[in-house]
Amino acid sequence: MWPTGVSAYDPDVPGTYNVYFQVSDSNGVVARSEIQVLIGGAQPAFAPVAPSVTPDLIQADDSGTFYNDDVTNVNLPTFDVQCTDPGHLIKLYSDNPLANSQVGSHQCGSLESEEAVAIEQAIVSVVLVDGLHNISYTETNVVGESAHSAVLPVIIDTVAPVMVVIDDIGDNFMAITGAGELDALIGVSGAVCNNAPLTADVNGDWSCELSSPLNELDVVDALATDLAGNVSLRGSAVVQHVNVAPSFSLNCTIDATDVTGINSSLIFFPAYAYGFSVGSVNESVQNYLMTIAPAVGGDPDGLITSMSINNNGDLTLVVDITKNSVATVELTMQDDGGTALGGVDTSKVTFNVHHYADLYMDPNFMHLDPSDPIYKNYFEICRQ
Ligand SMILES: [Ca+2]
Ligand SMILES: [Ca+2]
Ligand SMILES: [Ca+2]
Repeated sequence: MWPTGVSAYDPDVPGTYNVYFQVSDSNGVVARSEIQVLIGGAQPAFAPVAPSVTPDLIQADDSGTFYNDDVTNVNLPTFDVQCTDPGHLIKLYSDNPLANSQVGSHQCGSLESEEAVAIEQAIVSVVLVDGLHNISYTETNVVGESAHSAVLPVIIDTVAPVMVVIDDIGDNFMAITGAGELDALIGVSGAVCNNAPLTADVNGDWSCELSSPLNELDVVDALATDLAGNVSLRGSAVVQHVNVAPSFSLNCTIDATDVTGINSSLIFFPAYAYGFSVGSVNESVQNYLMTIAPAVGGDPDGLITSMSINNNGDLTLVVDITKNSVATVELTMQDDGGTALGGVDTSKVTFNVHHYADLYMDPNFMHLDPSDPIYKNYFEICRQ
């Protein structure tokens, strides 16, 4: 005879049942064997329950500006989790690079006391790629069922900000380009910024409000530290004030000539000033104006009637040819950079205009009396 049975079986009640097999011989001797069978139902008592605690990135691995912002450059981070049964397996998941990527597992430890209902566990992930990870975990029960915990968004960032580039240095506004990361902290040396601490905006830009003007050739450098604690290469710049003095040259190698004929009072010299510069390469947008005037006390005889120069350096003088004398004039180039912070916007050069009339014997000029002299006007300018 081979009776079989199940102890206290209620098909509506999931649970653990003892199933036995029994055999008896003709003498009434019974042999029995039992096994335990787990029966799940529509609502099993051990249905998977999502862990009640969200995973937490441990402070020691939450690098950078804040230890609790879950932005870190530690790409093998450890998370604190909870489990409830020593027999359960914890599995750690990320949605990056793929949904439900398992990135760690850990056997749940023992409850610290009989009253304890949860076990704190630390679980180390595998290497996480840079980017946003929505981290969750499951606690797998004895029948292999599990549910995900709530999600912890974590940003892994192992990339340093690009090198800081300093520009617009030298006036009251100093700005940076190229930090390239929102909220990067900017450290400046060589200058004191009233608005420190400085952080980069969404474009990576920042500005430093100088507490005092910088001097020409001062060196300022800066570096960016991102939220995860990565540090950029150090960018450096030399202070060059935005208004370096303009400059030009004079063509003094040739004397001006009387272009309109013997005894004319007008002399014209094209491009007598040349080689105009408004300052440094940073000032290329500046405009300039050339002006000319007698130096103070420089024309005692009233030699020069009028004078002008244009921005191409073309010089026009009208002189009183009855005067044999020298006048000193002043040529000025002024750019529009202003003079703030010790800048220089003007450059002056003085030179002489020399007029004299002299006897001139023209071999082709047929005078009635060839011995009669005539006069010709000579002009020399730029001769000191
Ligand atoms: Ca952090
Ligand atoms: Ca970064
Ligand atoms: Ca200038």
